[in-house]
Amino acid sequence: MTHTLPTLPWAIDALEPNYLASTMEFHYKKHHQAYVDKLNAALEGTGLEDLAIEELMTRVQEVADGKRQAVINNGGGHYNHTLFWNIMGPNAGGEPTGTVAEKINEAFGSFENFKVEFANAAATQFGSGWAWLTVNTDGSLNIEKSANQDNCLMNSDRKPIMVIDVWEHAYYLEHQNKRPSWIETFYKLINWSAVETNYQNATSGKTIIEVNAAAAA
Ligand code: MN3
Repeated sequence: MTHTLPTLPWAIDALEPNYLASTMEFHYKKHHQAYVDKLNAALEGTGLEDLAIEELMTRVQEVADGKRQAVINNGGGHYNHTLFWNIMGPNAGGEPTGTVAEKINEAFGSFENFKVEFANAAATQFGSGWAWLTVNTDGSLNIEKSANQDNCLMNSDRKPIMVIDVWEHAYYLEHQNKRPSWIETFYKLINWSAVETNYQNATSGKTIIEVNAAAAA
């Protein structure tokens, strides 16, 4: 199987004015494509070439020493961006409903408090990385952050259902160095219906996000 750039769930300019097509042009077509290409190269000879990306994330520790970090960096880059596109959308934002809304209230007291804590995690991730909403095996939620392209599938039994990219390339054209401004805007872009689907998949043992990939030749 060759990993490929996933199809976006919306048109490349669909998130304007909150997320510019000019940012998407390089974030998706250049940055994300580069992770896909480097992942395919890094996987050669590892024996893990046939795994779908989500399963690969849970098995990165099996990669031999010389190639493991490249698979972590580029596989994480591919997976994390795919989830990021998945949980944003046009005409989105607002508040979660359904089980995710209940679980957010259980874990963080209220949606307003969740927003404060999530924004704090995203703002305090030092350097490049991500902030996440993740699910424990008992269905409860966590806010966490990770450096570089790491994610919780690589080193835990938690599962990611929502994420913000806080690498500067994710927001520099619109917000320059003002990461808190990007985080505030991101709340207008979260597709909570997609997050609910991810929660239901994550808690029922299904693949969290379906990622298109070329069939084996
Ligand atoms: Mn990025």
